[in-house]
This record gives sequence, structure tokens and C-alpha cells, in this order.
Amino acid sequence: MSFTETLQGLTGKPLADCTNQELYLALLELVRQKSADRVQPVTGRKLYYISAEFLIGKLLSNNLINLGLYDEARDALAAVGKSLSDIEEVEPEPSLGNGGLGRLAACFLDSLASLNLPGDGVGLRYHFGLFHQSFEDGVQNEKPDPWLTAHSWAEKTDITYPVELAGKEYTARLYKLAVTGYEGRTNTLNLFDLDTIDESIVHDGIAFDKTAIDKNLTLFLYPDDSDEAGRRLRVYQQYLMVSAGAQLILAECAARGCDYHDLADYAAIQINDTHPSMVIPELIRLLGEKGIEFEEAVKIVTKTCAYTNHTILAEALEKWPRAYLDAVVPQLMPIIEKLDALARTRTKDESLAIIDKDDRVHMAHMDIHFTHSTNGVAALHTEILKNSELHGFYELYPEKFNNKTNGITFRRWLLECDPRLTAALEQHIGSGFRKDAAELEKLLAFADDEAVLDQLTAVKKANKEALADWLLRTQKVSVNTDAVFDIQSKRLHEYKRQQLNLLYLIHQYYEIKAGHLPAAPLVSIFGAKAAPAYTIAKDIIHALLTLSKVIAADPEVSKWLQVVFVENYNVTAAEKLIPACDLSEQISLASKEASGTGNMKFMLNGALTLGTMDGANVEISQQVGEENIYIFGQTSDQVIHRYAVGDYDPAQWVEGDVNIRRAINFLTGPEMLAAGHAENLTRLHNELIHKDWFQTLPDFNAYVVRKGQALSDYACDPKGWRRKCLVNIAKAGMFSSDRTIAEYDRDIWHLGK
Ligand code: F55
Repeated sequence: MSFTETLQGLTGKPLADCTNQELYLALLELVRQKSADRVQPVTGRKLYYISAEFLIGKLLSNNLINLGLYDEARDALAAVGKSLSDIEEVEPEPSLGNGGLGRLAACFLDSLASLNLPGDGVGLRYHFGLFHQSFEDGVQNEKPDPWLTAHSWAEKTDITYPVELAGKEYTARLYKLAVTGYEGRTNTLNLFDLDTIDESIVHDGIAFDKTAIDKNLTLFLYPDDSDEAGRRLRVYQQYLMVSAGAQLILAECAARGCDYHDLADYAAIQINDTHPSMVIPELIRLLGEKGIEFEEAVKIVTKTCAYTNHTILAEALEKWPRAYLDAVVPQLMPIIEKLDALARTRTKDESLAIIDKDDRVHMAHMDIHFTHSTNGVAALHTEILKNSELHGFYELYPEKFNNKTNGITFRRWLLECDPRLTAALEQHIGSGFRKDAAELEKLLAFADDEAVLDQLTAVKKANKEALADWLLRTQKVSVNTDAVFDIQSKRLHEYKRQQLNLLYLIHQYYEIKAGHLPAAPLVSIFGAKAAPAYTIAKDIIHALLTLSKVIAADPEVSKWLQVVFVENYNVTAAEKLIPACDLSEQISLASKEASGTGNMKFMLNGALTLGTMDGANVEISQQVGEENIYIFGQTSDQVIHRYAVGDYDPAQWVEGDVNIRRAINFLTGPEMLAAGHAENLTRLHNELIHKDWFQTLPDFNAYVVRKGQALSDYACDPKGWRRKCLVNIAKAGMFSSDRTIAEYDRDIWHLGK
């Protein structure tokens, strides 16, 4: 049967007569059937990647590519006047993650299945993913973002588990979402939910009654945790996930012949940050119910579980007040207390205890004591964990610490999002890189081939035109595709320093006004959501939106400079932005960005990085060589030293530097106040002058100089620029999540054995 006939069998009528919605549902069904054919039996150890977030993004195209059906589907639809990209637009994006951590989990599932490794995800079926962002009067507005439609990828099962929360029993239901690898096997993403969730209790944006647990538990991904009820809800969510997850793991292993004593021969559990850490005491509790003594259960769990740390930011390391846990999971507290006592027999260092003197439970500490592996997510990050943040633990357990530099799946972040570049690459180096990313290095042979460089320039130009069309259609802004496309897209956070970029743009505004024109016109594009309760982050968004208006209203400046803030940045938007980027902004304060993964996506798509020596930027720089990247700013050692000395005073930098002073004062100057809100602008101004927690000002001048250099290279040496882009693409292979997963398997999981 031809593809057209198969699809028609599913729609029940000629394809030409179908709506895009009908075609989408037929393709979804087809993918389901084909994915089911690739399910394989499990032998030996199987991975359970347990994570509160899986930022999977839209799945149709990704699945078609991985099943080898994409071209056939596109052509069959084109033959009847339909376009696959229009059908893609029908699919709602499942935004089941905040940012990098959730997207990493999704890339890992793709790589596991593509490498034919048995590895399932365990998480929650949020009814609304991360909020939908819109801008009203220059201010971020949040609304629910529904993704569950009558037919969705996650299929309801009749598997349920009882979960006790605050003394009351709830029923967790399992939904299964098929994860099919590229020419690989089909694994499962297991998502738990309650049948009793009531979407109608959401009101006024994303507000809802936080007390009715049976109605609200899985309504939202990490609901606003700025108040106590919200934080408590997070503990409820986490326990639902780990208790149902642990029961699923034990049931699956038992069905394969495990007698629980040998659990570690059947299961490897990766704890993605501290959100699933309660799986440790929960497994010990459940093993106890099966008749296994505490001491043995601790050994089994330690052998089975491993922990990944994604941050050194203190506020992101979860410490739950014991009172919360007493209230929500009283059945776990006696176990956590015994674990704390056991940990205290291993070290006298009070700072390594699980329960501290203020009765807070340190989830990361429990992870490090009672798993066999703790990994950081980039070389620098792991070194900082070992040498400073977790130094005491490193001295106690040096053998547990290891690095696993993050990666991204090239199926989504090259084949799917950049078909033009993919085709150009295949023309010169064949298609081996689809399965072995290291083969991208073959491109280096063409580094001085003018025809190839011109072709890369043409691909980039076409991608910029496509982005310009999308921006016009969805954001109602038009951009000059001859300008440099400079993009900073990632969560809005002070440590990521969108405010540094803001100060640069103000500086350029003044320079252009003074007749000091830049080497090339610049379109500066932002995509970022701020946590609903993160006031300063929202002020930074407001300042950028206001600056965008001020510049657009100024004919002198707007010839050279444009600021675009894309609404509702998500995976779908990232797939449009990344292929069109010339300059990738990775400007976090050195030591603070554990890895970053956007940096890898931009590089792979032929953008050059303007970045600090932070996270995986360090390894990108090593790969491409310093002449193919724009590095600036303080090193992590300098930053850590400045924090340790504790004498950083931004006011001195404001006083001592006329450019810094001019840029900061512009925030509350007449132009900005006329276009924006005094309250937000003043608060940001004061924050930068009096606090500047993330040392924006000491890096300001270096940033201005380095960015100027990049613009001038782009304008004055286009061949040289494109050569650098080529080297970046060629050297991106090491950042494939296939490499990362192979390392996890080799060092930690040993799957299928
Ligand atoms: C989400 C919820 C909570 Cl409560 C805390 C943190 C997060 C979160 O989204 N963290 C996150 O995305 N961390 C990032 O993980 C990436 C993958 O390892 C890193 O690349 C990135 O540096 C790190 O910030």
C-alpha cells in the first residue's frame, strides 16, 4: 500500500477533502501504529529517568523523521495541495517544562531510543504546561497553555497506583507516550495524573484554589511557589510522581523476574535534579513493605539510583521545612530521619547532614549520601561542585562524583528545525552524521571552499527570511534580513544577564545618536519567560519592551538598531529562531550557568557564540578554538573570588565609568519614562545601582568591545565569518545527546546488561 493509501485508510476520505485537523489526527494514528511496531522486549538493566519536567515540544514532525516517514508524508500531502508545515501548526505544543532541565530530559529520551537502549521517562501529566506568555502594555501576562486535546500523544491506561498524601488516599493513573528513536526502538514516557482534576477551577489567568488537592494537583507545571500553599503543592506533586513511579518500577521489575533484593540488576533510576529525590525514601518504604530490612533497602536503593545536579544557585537547591513533609508525607519522615542518622555516622560535618539545625530537609544531601553517582552537567560545573559548592561531599565520596557534559538531539535541533542546512551538509559530507554526529567534522575539509561558504551564507539568508515571515505573521513586526540577527533566548533570570544585553543596546542607542555608527545594522531578538512571581525579571522584560518602542520611534537609530521581544518563547519558537541566528548570546555570569544547551543548538545551526567562560561555553571554545568564538568577561575564578571577598559595590562602577552611568541612567530618563512605567523602570535602575547581584557592570566594557568586534567581522570579512560558522557546525558533534547518553550508560547505567 502506498503512503497515500494508508493515510486515506485512516481519514476515510480523499486526502484532498480533509481538513488539516483531520490530516493531523490521521498522521498521529499512523505514527502510533508504526511506533508500536518498534517496541522491543527488555533484558537486563532498564533505565527510569525520573523528572518533574519533560519539555518534549511538538511531536508529529519529530516522530515522522525518526520513523523515516517525513519525506513521504510531505510529498503525499503536497501532491494534494496540502502542506505538512500547516498541519504541524494544528498540533498544540506540550510545554511540560520550564527550560533547559526539562528540554534536556526530552533530548535524552530521544537519544536513548535512538541508541536502542531500554530507557523510559517517569513524570507528571500536567494539564497545562508552562504558562502562555503575552505582553500587554509592556508587561508580561500569564494564561494557561492547554495541550491535552481529545486525541493526544499520551494514551490513557488502566494501570493505577494508590498514593497517600496528607493521610488521604489518591489514585494515580498512568498515561503512556511512545518515544520512538531515529531508526531505533520505541520506549515509553510514563506520565501520572489523577482522574479528578478540574480544569474549570482556573480563573483570572493562572490563579486557582490551592487547597483542593484532588482538583488541582496536576493542573499546572510547578505552580507559582511564591506563597506557602504553592510550595506545599509542589511537595504533593513530587510525591505523587515518585510514589506512583516507584510502584511502577517495582511492578515492571517483578514482572521480569526480580525478587526486589536484586532490584539493581533490573533497574537504574536517574534522579533529575532534586525534584524526584523523595524516590529514595519511598523506595526504601516500599521495599520494607516487601519484607526487606532498612539496612539492605538502603544498599539496594543506593546501587539503583544516581543523581544529576543542574545548578549551584542556592535558592534552587531544594530544602523543605520538616513541617511540610510531616504534613504531606508523614510516612516518609521516619525513613528520612533514619537516613539522616545514618549519614551522621559517616561524617561529623554538620553541613553535610540531611536535616539541619533549623529542621530543613536538604534534598541534594540525601541524594549524594544515598545514590552511587552524582554528576554535574558540564566540565566547569562539575569542577565547581567538587571544589566549592559540594566540596565536603567530594572529600567524603570522591568516587561518586563525575561529569556528564550535556547534549542536544540533532534530530530535532538540526534535521527537523534546519532542513536547508541539513540538505547542504548531506550534499558535501553524506548522511552519516545523522547517526554519528562526529562525522560533521568532515565539513572541515571545505573550510576554504568558497562555493561551500557561499552556500552556507545562502542557507542562513533563507532561514532569516523564513524567520522574518514568521515574525511578521505571528508578532506583527518586520525585520531587516540584511542586519545581523543577534539572539538571546532562554529563561529570564538575572544570572543569565539579559540586563547586560539591555545596557549594551542603550549604549548603542547613544553611540548611534552621536554619529558613531556600528559596522553592521543589528536586529536584537529576545525570547524569554519570567517566573510569574519574579519581579526583577519582569522589570527587565518591561525595560526591553520599552526600549524597543523608544528605538522604533527614532528614525535615526532604527536604521541601525531594532529590538524584538518574541511573545511566548517555547520549543516551537526556538525551532524558528535558532536556524536564523548569526550571533548567539551566552552571557551568563561565569560560574552560574551550569551548562546551557541553547549554546549548543545555536552553534550546530551555524551561529557564532558571544559568551562568557561559563558552563559548556568553555567546552565549545575548546572545540572550535578561540578564533572561532567571541569570549569576554570575568572568569569563574575571578567571580568566585569577588563573591568571597564580598566587597563588590556597583555604585563605584557607576561613578567611575561614564558609559555605564549613561546607560543605567537612561532607564529612568525622559525617553523611557514617556514610553514605559516608572515603577518598573525605577526598581530595575535601583537594583542595578545598589545590588547587581550578578556583576553586570564589571563585564560591561568587555562585552561592548567584543560585540563590536563581532559586528565588524560580520560586516568587513564575510568570508572569514562564514568560515568560523562552518568550523562551529563541524565541531558540534561532541554536543550530541547521543554522546552524553553513551557516557551515562558507560559510567553509570550499564543498560541491557
Ligand atoms: C525548574 C524548577 C526548579 Cl524548582 C528549579 C530549576 C528548574 C529549571 O528549569 N532548571 C534548569 O533548567 N536548569 C538548567 O539545566 C540545564 C540542563 O542541565 C542546564 O543546561 C542549565 O545550565 C541549567 O540552568
